[in-house]
Amino acid sequence: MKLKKEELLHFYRKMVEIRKFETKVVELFADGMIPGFVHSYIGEEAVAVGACSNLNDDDYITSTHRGHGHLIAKGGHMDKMMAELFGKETGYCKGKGGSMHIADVDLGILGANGIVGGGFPIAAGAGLSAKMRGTNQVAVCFFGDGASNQTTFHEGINLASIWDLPVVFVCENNMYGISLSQKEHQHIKDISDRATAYGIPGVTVDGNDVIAVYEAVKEAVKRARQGEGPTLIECKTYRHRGHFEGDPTVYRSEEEVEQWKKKDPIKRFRKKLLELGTVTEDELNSIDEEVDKMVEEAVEYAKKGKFPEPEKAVEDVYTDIVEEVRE
Ligand SMILES: Cc1ncc(C[n+]2csc(CCOP(=O)(O)OP(=O)(O)O)c2C)c(N)n1
Ligand SMILES: [Mg+2]
Repeated sequence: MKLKKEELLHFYRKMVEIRKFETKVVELFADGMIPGFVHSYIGEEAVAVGACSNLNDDDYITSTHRGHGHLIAKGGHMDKMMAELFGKETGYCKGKGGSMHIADVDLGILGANGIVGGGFPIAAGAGLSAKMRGTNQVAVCFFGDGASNQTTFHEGINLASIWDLPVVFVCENNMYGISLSQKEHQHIKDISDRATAYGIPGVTVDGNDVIAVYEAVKEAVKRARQGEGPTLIECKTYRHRGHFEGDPTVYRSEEEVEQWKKKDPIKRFRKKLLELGTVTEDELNSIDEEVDKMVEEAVEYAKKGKFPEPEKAVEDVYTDIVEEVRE
């Protein structure tokens, strides 16, 4: 597939946005500026970017507890994300949700999710809604290898399959569910094999190769938009950091981490772009600098915001729509 220079630069920029945002978050968390839990997406950037680069603003995604990369790739605003991580009222959830509850319905981001496997039925529901309304929208459901053992995996994919719903299930197989390696939690090597059980296509791709992810998801999105139903795509990847910030990661070796760092999706893609001669080093460096500035601005925005008033703690628990229905 011949990709245009703008598309290649978009892939690079978005991956760098995620990496630099996450790197800053790790630093701020260590400095005590961010309360709660942080699950870093560093190392997995090619999955979110390759997948979301096929989507329009009105297409849907469901995310996970490791969701910052998905949000940025789908166009989420870094400043409101950072403010939410700081717990400020200028954040996406007015500072009351934190990392695992960020959503932006206007951008089709149906939410990060602290419930492992929580996204499957939501994505199937979004797909059903698009089908019933007769739109051209698709839903992409991101989930991990660990989540592929949840009952919701079966329920969501089975419904999407039997009703030919426009959903793409994108598995981020980073080889671990917390401290449990894939070998210890399931008896298969390729999670895409499970597609057979639902009568849908299943493919495995190199999840550290943004173009491979992009192409696989492109095909799946095309099928979905044509009414041909869902696809299961497994992206083999790796998280560079622990399961959460502060995880001592005693369950994996330094050598393993180093091996995967050699396959860093951003370094690899940068090298490839330069070898192809499509872009110059200066162009890439200026993207890096622009993103540095963007992240700094997001931190400034977060710092400037106020913490929510304690009296507002129980506001926004129910939506206005629920209140209206009650009346
Ligand atoms: C329903 C549910 N069970 C257990 C947990 C605790 N938990 C949080 S993350 C996680 C592992 C998820 O692994 P995976 O799906 O591979 O995602 P990864 O963290 O590797 O991105 C578990 C068991 C949870 N949050 N929700
Ligand atoms: Mg995992």
